[in-house]
Amino acid sequence: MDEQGFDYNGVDSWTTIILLYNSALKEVGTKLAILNDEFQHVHQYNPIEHIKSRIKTPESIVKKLKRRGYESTTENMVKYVNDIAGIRVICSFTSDIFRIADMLARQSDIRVHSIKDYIRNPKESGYKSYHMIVSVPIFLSDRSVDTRVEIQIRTVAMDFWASLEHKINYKYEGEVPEHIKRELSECAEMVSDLDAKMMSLNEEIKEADEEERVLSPFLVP
Ligand code: 0O2
Repeated sequence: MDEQGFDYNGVDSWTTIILLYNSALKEVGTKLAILNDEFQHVHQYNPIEHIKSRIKTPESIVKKLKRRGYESTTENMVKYVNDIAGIRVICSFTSDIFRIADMLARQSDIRVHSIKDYIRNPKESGYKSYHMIVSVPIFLSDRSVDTRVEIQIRTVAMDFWASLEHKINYKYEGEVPEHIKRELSECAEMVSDLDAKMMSLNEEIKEADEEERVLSPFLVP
């Protein structure tokens, strides 16, 4: 058994491992849903638009291992593929992304392994998203297994861009024509501008609401 609690030769067949990853998706999904509900309760506002989760396909896992020069074994898959369980959180505003990430990271049973902030440091292509690799303990009948989940947090606009760029990359098998790359890069800038404008509009509305709330006791009905 390794330090994560995985037993590659005994009980942990492929199906047990997939059960663990599915359970980890449920755990993290519930944590996010609770944070969203609490936000609604306290601030009358939902920071999360929606959540998508998936288990990486076996073909995709094998491809990733091959690309990194590892043999396709269960042990290598658990050790080197961090995004077998993936959850994508789509937020309304950029500020929500950091708020959600921070609230998750502070939970006592969550261990943050790595963070890639492609929002403050976008990829050359223009890709923006906040990535966290975390692990959560999954309690089985006889042991607990720390199981990794990749969490991608981004705005609706960032997600729209990433989905199209992914589709284009898939179609051209990575050999995307220069003019399409250029246009994608221009779209990425528009996405950033849109996100910034939407966030400042939202801030303005919040400030106006707050002023109204403070002044309301003094207003003559
Ligand atoms: P798929 O098919 O979407 O699952 P690590 O996980 O840290 O060991 P990795 O996988 O290079 O190493 O990490 P990174 O950079 O955090 O990327 C993980 C995932 O983010 C990718 O998974 C994509 O889903 C997404 N991603 C990263 N860069 C881009 C990009 O330029 N464009 C788009 N559209 N998505 C991106 P996979 O396994 O590569 O692909």
